[in-house]
Amino acid sequence: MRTPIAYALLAFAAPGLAAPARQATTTAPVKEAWDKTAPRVTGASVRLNPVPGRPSAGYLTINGGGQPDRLIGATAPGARVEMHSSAMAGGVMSMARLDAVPVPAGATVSFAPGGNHLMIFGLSGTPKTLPITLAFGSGRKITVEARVASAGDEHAGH
Ligand SMILES: [Cu+2]
Repeated sequence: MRTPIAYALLAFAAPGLAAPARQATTTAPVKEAWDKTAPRVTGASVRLNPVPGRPSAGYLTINGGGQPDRLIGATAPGARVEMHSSAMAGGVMSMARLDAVPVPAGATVSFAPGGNHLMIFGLSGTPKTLPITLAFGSGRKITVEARVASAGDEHAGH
């Protein structure tokens, strides 16, 4: 029996997703190097939906760079990619579309089953890998080659 999925298309969702900002606790003058370290993206994978025509889920981990940034979009060739959050409420799994996901400096931002994820629509065939390009508010773009897991491993999609 499939759990009904409530699609909540919110313009801007889940403020709780933002990692708490680090507060400066010292008044001493701090000379910080202007750290331009880029965010890193690892562990990208796509879990194909076993049901044809249904969206697949994408997962990855972003390690924030030296400056705070925001993930503002994701794209993949031949597919449409959305950023979603998911949450259990009253026994029902619901998803909300995210316009942006904060990536604080040095923080780990996970897209993982049960939480934030990429929703990949219109993916055809069963490619072994899928290049996913992440766009950041800073203008930076990072493309990662996501490993595609076939349907049947665990819970594909939703
Ligand atoms: Cu979703």
